[in-house]
Amino acid sequence: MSENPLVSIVMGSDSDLEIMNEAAKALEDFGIPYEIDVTSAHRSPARTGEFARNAASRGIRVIIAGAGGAAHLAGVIAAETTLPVIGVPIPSTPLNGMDSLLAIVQMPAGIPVATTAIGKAGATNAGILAAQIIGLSNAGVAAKLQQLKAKLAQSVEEKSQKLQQLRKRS
Ligand code: RP5
Repeated sequence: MSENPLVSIVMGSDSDLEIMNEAAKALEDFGIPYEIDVTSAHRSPARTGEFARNAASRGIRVIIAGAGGAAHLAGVIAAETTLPVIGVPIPSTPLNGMDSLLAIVQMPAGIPVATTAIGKAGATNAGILAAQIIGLSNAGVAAKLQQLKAKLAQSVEEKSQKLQQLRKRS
């Protein structure tokens, strides 16, 4: 947690934390200060509305919202702020996140939510996407994003070489 967070990570329940921690880890890799908390669209609508209305004036630049099931958290927050909102579908019900995905992605025209993949990969990408938004006006973060691209490309080179060596031996 940081004193002047630029990104706010919120989730519908503490049971979402294991997945949403992946967004936090990504932000830490970019050195971006963030806050993380629980607030629920259904169980604490007043708290959620207050959070959404106050986020921009507290200096928050991007909101990442993870929720499962009838996942309305990201959409309800997007309804109350002009900050970019990224939604992460959590696979917390017998429908394995398909319910959360559809609930988050199918926003009506006028209230956008950038929706990621279901689960940990989606939470990681939410952190990276938030960094890309911050990186538009932060050269240090933009440089780290370039380094990530180079690292990913290098990892594919290594996998390719390993595969070719295995094929030669067999
Ligand atoms: C959603 O309901 C939460 O985001 C969570 O994914 C799911 C289950 O919450 P708990 O019953 O574990 O608190 O609102």
